[in-house]
Amino acid sequence: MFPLEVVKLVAVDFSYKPSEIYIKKGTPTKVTFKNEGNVEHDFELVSDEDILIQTTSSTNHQHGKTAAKKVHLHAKPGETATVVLKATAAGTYQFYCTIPGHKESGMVGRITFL
Ligand SMILES: [Cu+2]
Repeated sequence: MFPLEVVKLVAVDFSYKPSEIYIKKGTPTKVTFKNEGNVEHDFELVSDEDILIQTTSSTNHQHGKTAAKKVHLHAKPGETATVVLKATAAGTYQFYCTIPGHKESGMVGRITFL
């Protein structure tokens, strides 16, 4: 096994830390999404290019690889969700929390595959 690149993302009420993420394209990268807030939060990224999703969170028993244009992680307060993804191309995309009102409250960030 190759050591994985790891990116840690934390959600609080109501923002992401950090709000700017950089991931090398073509490199499998594990994203851990920890909710340190008091309410549920999620992470949604919609890309123009396929992102290979290699594993999903422990709360979700899908395994294998899926080519998708969307990555979604969800965590209850105190929980951590993880995903291993690999971007096929460079690009900068917005990510946000889909829970009503959260995006408007500041739960927005930017991810760059480079
Ligand atoms: Cu949220």
